[in-house]
Amino acid sequence: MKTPPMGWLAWERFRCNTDCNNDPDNCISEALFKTMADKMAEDGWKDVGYQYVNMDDCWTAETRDSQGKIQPDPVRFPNGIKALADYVHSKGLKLGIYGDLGNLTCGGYVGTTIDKIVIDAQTFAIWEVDMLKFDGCNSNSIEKIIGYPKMSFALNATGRPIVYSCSWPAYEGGLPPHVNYTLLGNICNLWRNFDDIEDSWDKVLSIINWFGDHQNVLQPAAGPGQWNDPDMLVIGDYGLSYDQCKAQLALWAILAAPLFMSNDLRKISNEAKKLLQNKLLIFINQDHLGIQGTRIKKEQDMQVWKRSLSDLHYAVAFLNTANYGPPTTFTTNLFLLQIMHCRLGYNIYDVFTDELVGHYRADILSPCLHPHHSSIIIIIILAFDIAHYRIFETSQS
Ligand code: A2G
Repeated sequence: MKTPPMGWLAWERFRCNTDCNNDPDNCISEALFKTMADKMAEDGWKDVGYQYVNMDDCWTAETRDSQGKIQPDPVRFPNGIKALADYVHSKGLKLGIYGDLGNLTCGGYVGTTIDKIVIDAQTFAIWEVDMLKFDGCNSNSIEKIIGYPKMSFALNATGRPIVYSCSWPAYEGGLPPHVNYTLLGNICNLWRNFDDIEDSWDKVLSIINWFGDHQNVLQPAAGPGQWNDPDMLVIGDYGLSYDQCKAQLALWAILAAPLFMSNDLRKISNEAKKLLQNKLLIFINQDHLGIQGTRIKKEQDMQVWKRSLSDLHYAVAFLNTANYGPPTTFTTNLFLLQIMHCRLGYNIYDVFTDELVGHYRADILSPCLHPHHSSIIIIIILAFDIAHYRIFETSQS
């Protein structure tokens, strides 16, 4: 997990729909994950980096088998998880599974109590899954202190590389002293810090604000191999306007967040697809230094976020959080953005239009923002070696 994982995750869009009789196309079943894998491979998603096809809650049978092994619902997963993993792998993709530390998952399905951790890790490895989201419903804080590291060791002991996504901090308020980010960085590859996302701008904005308000704690916790996870992308669903979709993506790129879409890849609009497949945004999100960006200014409804990237690139996002009102122009300059000056000047790209805005020496920037709107630019300092800029161009082509 040297860069944040990218993929698709069932939960926000498909929830715990198990009604395959009446809703066969949308119920949690092997058919749904196979279809999404097909779409990921066929529609350009894999090509731009989306790799994981991840199951979430509501996949298990009602009980474990006679040997105590977790098993999938036999009607909805008639061929079992190993066959599903084989299928996903045949498309050049990876399969993620979901477990929960506790006797029941959040949705009431079979969970993993502490005594079942080793057997479940082994089962997931035998099935050849590639990622585990380990949720935390129905266990107390003490059980979590024992269970989350234990699952980490158990996964490692299988010898199979399995990405480990921990929901632990989200159940402990996301902040020290209840959350130990040093420990999380040692045992998990990513972790959910805060509330579950919903398909609404209010929820997306509350997550953005929480990450900004607590960045002093969160920012140092992230880096290659260990990522804060503000939860799924809801772009392509029902709740966000086009501008709000841009805002979510911009912030997730600046935050070095895992990019897990939860949408219906069969029905997604071209507009949403184009946004999610924006190579510049993905380039920013996947920058190999893995430095999480921060909010460097918050003034009434205007926020400015900045992420330092490799090769003297910076990504800057301007966010207007006003609920209404006219488009607003925000004037700033590179000095206020704490970007060091360079005699040769700066190239500025607009990430959403994928255009070179221009080469700047004079430092005034004035993005114009609609309410609920984010504009993201990438600033490239032309240092003494112009080759950096060419590398960047090649990665776009
Ligand atoms: O269970 C929890 O609420 C999860 N939250 C959510 O993402 C989803 O998996 C749901 C399924 O029942 C966290 O993991 C923090």
